[in-house]
Amino acid sequence: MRVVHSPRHRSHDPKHELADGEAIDAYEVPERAESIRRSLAADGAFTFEEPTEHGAEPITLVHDPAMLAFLETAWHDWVSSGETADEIFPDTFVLPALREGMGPVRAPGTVRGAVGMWCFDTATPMVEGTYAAARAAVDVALTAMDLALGGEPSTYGLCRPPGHHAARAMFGGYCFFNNAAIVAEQLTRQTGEPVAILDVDYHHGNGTQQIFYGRADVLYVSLHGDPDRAYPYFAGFADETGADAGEGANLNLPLPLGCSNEEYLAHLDRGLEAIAGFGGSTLVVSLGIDTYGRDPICDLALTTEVYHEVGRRVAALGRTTVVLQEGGYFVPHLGENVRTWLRGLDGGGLDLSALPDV
Ligand code: Q9C
Ligand code: ZN
Repeated sequence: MRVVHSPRHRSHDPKHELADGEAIDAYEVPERAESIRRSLAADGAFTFEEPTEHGAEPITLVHDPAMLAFLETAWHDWVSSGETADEIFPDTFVLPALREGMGPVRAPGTVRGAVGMWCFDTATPMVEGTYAAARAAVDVALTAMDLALGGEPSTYGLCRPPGHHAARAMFGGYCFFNNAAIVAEQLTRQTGEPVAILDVDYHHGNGTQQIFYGRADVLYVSLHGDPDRAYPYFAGFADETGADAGEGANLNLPLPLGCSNEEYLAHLDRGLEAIAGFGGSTLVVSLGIDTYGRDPICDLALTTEVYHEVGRRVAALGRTTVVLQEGGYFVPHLGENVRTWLRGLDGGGLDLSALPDV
């Protein structure tokens, strides 16, 4: 399988996120992608290539151009206005109620103020190299798509930072640009066909859902921790089925606390059935491995073997498949879990021999 990877991800190196009133060590760190790269590189079934540049247009077809402009200049503006912190966090969020009944929001003149218009949580700091890394992640995703359109049955984009929490006009959840949504949008344009997205990250992909919620030509199917208990809390409920022309093109499959391999596969089959009944020849997978039983921030109970079976069942759809990396935070096993998933997709055998004993 052809893998697209860029070393530029390393320039997004956040140190902290804010939780329960404290700064804690960041979970979404460069070592995640390095773990995946090492595992795939040690397996002769994978070949690596760097992305080509695709420019800004595929991004602004999905995201508010003003958000792209903010992200592009935020670090420079932060430093040149005399700020000295190494990480940009919002302190004041422009919730709709803040200006309720008082007319439109005016964009603050400082990054410190303006970041509260675009960032929705306290887990997603911008650092000096964030923008370069986020742009490279989009190029990784689009290059993986190009290879698939060129005839590869399945490709993998080692995206970092991830993307599925980024909505049209909002970033957060460790995500800046929605890599999967940008690829799905391009696929609809370049193939003229409908496109399905399967999101298996532990967290609901609120951004991807929002971007395509009113559209009939992109099916979004997500398996995730029930938002009644899990981030992002405000989206991912089973009764969210799409709006207007998109009614019926959104399927949320919330998962219970402690979900086992067997329960997970039963939910997966419901999602795959919906995809099989939807048109088009291409599939985008948002691959999160934070469903793993040992993930430090999630609460399901999956084991490594099940990722092989998930890959196998996705392959059985018979669609051209672009797999893009999202979350997964148990770094010691992240690479092997991704490798196991991709081997399942690609017809390789289950091989647990390299899973570190930690
Ligand atoms: N204190 C992805 O997996 N943290 N993003 C929630 C808990 C944010 C996860 C707050 C989790 C974001 C791509
Ligand atoms: Zn996640």
